[in-house]
Amino acid sequence: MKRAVSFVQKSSEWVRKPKHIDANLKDYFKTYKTFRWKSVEKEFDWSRTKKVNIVHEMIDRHAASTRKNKVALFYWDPSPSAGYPQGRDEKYTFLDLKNESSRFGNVLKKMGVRKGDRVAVFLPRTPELYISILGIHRVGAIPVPLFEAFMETAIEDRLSNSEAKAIITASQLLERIPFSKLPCLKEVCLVGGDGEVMPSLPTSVRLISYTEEMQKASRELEPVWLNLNDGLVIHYTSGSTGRSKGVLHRQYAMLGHYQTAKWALDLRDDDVYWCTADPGWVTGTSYGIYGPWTLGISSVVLGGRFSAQQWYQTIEKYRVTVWYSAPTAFRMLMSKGEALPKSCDLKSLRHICSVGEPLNPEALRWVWKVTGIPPHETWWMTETGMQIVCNYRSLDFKVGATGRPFPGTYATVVNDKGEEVPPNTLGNLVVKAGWPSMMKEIWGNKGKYNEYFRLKGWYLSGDTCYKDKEGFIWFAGRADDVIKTAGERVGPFEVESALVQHPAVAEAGVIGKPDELRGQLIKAFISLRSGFSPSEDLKKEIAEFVKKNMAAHAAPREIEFCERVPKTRSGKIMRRVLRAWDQGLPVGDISTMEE
Ligand code: 6R9
Repeated sequence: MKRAVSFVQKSSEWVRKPKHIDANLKDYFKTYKTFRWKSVEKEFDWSRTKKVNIVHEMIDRHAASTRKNKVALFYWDPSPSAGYPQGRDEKYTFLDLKNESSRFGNVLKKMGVRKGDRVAVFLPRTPELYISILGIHRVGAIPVPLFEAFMETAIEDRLSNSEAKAIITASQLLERIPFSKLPCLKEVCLVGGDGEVMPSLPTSVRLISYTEEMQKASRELEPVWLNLNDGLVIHYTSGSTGRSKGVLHRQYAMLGHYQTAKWALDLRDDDVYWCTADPGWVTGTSYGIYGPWTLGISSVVLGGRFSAQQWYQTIEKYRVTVWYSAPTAFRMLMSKGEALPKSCDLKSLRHICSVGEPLNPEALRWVWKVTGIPPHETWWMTETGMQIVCNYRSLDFKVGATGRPFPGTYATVVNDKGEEVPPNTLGNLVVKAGWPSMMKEIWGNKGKYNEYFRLKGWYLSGDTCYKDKEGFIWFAGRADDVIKTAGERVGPFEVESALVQHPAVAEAGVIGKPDELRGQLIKAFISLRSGFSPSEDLKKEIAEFVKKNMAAHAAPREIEFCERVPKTRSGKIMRRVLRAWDQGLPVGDISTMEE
């Protein structure tokens, strides 16, 4: 364990729950002792039919039941977009999604997509994004969702690693796909307004129009039947070293999505649920798609950019009952003041959960005050696939505490040898290996996968934490250099690699700097090549360069020029020294630093 930064003040303030609160998980402690994952299998048709495909469990079985005409997806984007001058306001029932995803499955088949193929989905948050993912599942292929903000280098890394053969995208994103560097990528399906002129692409690539093909396609298509161990989804995520890693999940993960959506999100049949995350990140699939739909719940998706007013209006418009969002979003809402939430009717809300970064007590209290509901922490990661440490609706919790392990999982604190440590001792947050949604592989990188399990029997999260005497886990920070900025995970190496592509940059070292709004912001220390001199304009130009090549959220918000970036004799950037420089603190032991 290298370091621990404490983001959350310890507090002894409690959130107390009424004795007989209605909750799906009624008695956490009793359930924790007796629960077995096996008991969840009967909730899925495959336990009887032996035919596995998540699209059947999410969509088809509801479309064949009394939920047939129930709205599965409410979609709203009030801002005008290409082909939608009035914005979009749409509804899709479970039957609609069965038909649309079958059509799209037929389109994919025509594109030559087969079981196990990786298909990238690079789209803004629109119904087509959801239909594409469902269609990809239907043909037994593996979706690789790519966040809309990614630029060329980020796209190239992810597509070349996954060897995706097809991509579903939109015309405004097309120029960011470097086809000449992606020999496996042969098929493009373009989602766009009607009558759009098709751009010209290399001759080796086949381009088809989503709208045209969907019109022609049949709405009949049985899912391709899979095994529980077959691939479900690949999410790319960052570590502290190297390029982003492709976290592969398996179909069996649906057990975890289903049960956590039931007990931690507390979803019920009559709920209107809103997960604010984009499916480019794991929260947007596990809890924007798999969890709610395996339960047959109505889900809301708001398209477009963040707008505080639209967020409150969304809750009011759809009478949202369960809301899943992130601390940065809560803090952004908080910064806009209380008048807005007061002007909307938020009384439909009955449960709120939070994920992605520690929820600071101030933001928790504010959400509680304006909605009447205290937000509940859920801790988990791309690699865990599902929520692991949570605060529960039926259970009192301490403000600032991350929570307790989900039934059927065992999360605890160990030292660097893998031994559990006494209460209130800082250590590594680990999970006993073997829960249903545990990642199956790091795509094409067994070594990286094994690193997570180097403490025998444990999944090593990379987070540090402690457990108090009452059994609450308190998140303390990352043990490595991974950055969480506005809830999004960014690897310093990726940003450094993008920075050194700029002609003025000789060396770059990147850290996460504590930030009130974003949790952390990306700060780069840069030494310049000879012939370049430091200036504010150059800082802006360099930040813009990263935005254009990688992604806006990965661009440094702060740049500091330095003579040399501190490195060890073996050439590793000493981010510990950069953090000390940033905070004006002593740098500690620098005996391994290069001369
Ligand atoms: C789902 C998701 C994982 C990292 C994780 C931790 C941080 C997530 C948190 C939290 C404190 C919480 N994190 N939830 N930290 N409290 N409730 O965010 O996945 O993008 O892979 O990030 O996010 O540091 O290790 P991912």
